[in-house]
Amino acid sequence: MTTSSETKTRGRLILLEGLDRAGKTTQCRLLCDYLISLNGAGSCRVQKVPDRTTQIGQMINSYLASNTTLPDQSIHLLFSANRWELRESILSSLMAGQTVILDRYVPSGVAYSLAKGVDSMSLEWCTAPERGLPRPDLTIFLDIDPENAKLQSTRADFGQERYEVTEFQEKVRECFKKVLAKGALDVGPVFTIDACRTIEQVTADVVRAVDSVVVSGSEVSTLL
Ligand code: FDM
Ligand code: MG
Repeated sequence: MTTSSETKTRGRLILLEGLDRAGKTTQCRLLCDYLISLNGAGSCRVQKVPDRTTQIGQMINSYLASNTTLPDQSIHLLFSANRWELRESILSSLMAGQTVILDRYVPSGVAYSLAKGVDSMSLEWCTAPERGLPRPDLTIFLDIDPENAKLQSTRADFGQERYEVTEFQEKVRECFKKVLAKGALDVGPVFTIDACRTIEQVTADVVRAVDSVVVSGSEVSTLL
């Protein structure tokens, strides 16, 4: 064990993705608790994306709450800009040896926009502004059937935000599968986990996926 900054291994960048009500926030917290129990306090943190606390995040929040309208292209770029705002703090955490768990990231950005079916917003167009952002070491897709989620979720507030409509969620699910398929967007090895099970079962699979990926090298790669 060494504490010298030159030889310290960098933290891992772990992405949890999925539809609304897939259990991302719960699983991010449980995974973070698990990694802290292994590696100590401060060894891991969760970053929610979008980060609604910045000025751009507040514009996004207002759009999601349907308090403002924006062209589909504009909101797409604001979500991307919000990730670019996070880049430096993510990189400095990783370099300091802290693992960062992302609660949504680029795949959400691309899948939710693609699901709108706007002609000018192709997969290529949607991914272009994301190039150069830190690339996750692995991506976990918590897969749910939106119809099923209705029965399972305890979220009484579902349906209040713009995209929280079952038919739209079905489209987003298909788009997630396109975005996470081999050859589309390199977000590291992708693990699809059936999230329509108990919290404990899902956590066990999440932990297994994380433990199976070894991060080598001190450099964080970027999305191409
Ligand atoms: N969302 C999230 C997008 O449309 N694009 C993005 O780039 C991101 C990160 O915003 F409906 C959507 C997904 C969801 C909403 O996410 C806010 P949370 O996790 O529900 O706060
Ligand atoms: Mg939501």
